[in-house]
Amino acid sequence: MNEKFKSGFVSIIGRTNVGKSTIINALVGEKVAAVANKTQTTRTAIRGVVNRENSQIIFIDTPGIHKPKSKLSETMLDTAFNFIGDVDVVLFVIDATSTEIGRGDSKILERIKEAKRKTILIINKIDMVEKKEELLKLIDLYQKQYNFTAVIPVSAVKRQNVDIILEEIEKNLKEGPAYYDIEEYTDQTSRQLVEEVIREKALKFLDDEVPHGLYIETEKMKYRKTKEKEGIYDVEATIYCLRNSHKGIIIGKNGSMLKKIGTYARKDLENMLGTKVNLKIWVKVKEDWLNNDTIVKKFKLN
Ligand SMILES: Nc1nc2c(ncn2[C@@H]2O[C@H](COP(=O)(O)OP(=O)(O)OP(=O)(O)O)[C@@H](O)[C@H]2O)c(=O)[nH]1
Ligand SMILES: [Mg+2]
Repeated sequence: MNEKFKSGFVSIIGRTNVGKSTIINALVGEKVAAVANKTQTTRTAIRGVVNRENSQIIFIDTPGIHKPKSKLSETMLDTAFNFIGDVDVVLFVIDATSTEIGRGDSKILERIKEAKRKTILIINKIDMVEKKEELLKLIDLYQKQYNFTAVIPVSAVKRQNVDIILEEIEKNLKEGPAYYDIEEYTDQTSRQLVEEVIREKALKFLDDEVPHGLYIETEKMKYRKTKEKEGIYDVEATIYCLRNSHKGIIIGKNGSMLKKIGTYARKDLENMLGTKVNLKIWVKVKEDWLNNDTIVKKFKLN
């Protein structure tokens, strides 16, 4: 007899920069979320879907837990904490190189204890740990805090143990239907994908202060056939930044920085969309948008 089909929602929670978005991308096998070696990369909840023979798992990547400094940050924290409660399984991601439970992780643990959901502890970045005993000590520390459904040490960049996460989740899901079409791997619109990709490149090439003050808006996205009958997307997007000096940095000498961001973003988008992309990016200043309710609303739970 066939096994019954299972499905469920699984959130990925953790401090900023522990590798949550790298994990969702590795699990889904496609880039759904921006990854950067900077804090507060993810700003909204992003869904990624994994279809297996007998199950469908819907992952929700969330903004990292950090100390809030603006209305945008407060909104990000609300989003993250909300997904500790209302899901079937929580993946709590911690950094393998940590040696104690810091403030951010304690706060998350508190919420996990309140929510009493099935929670899997994921210890990421094990490629950075030299001594196995250190890892065992860390596991012990956390296991004293909560009765985790499982503890899985992984390396998301090396894709080590990623399949074990899927198997462990599947074991803990209940019978249920496929909520998403099996061709879909994310619920982000293609406009949101454009924004996420451009922001990822900006985070990659720009220094700390500038990219945190950016948001991207896709102004136009149109598919057409060229004279040679090839498909192409015409995409226009605007990068909003906080100050005129930032605008200068983003554009760069003779436009070189903007060109670099655009070229890398275009290549990613062409891979993701499977067609050619003609990408134009503008840069505009919008002061203090981080505390502007109308703009921050865009990042609220949907
Ligand atoms: N060495 C190592 N680095 C990793 C691993 N997983 C992720 N990283 C790196 O850690 C950094 C942060 O990764 P992200 O996936 O953006 O982290 P995040 O938790 O989503 O961060 P926020 O969105 O800011 O909360 C990036 O530079 C990743 O390449 C891993 O297994 N090993
Ligand atoms: Mg992230």
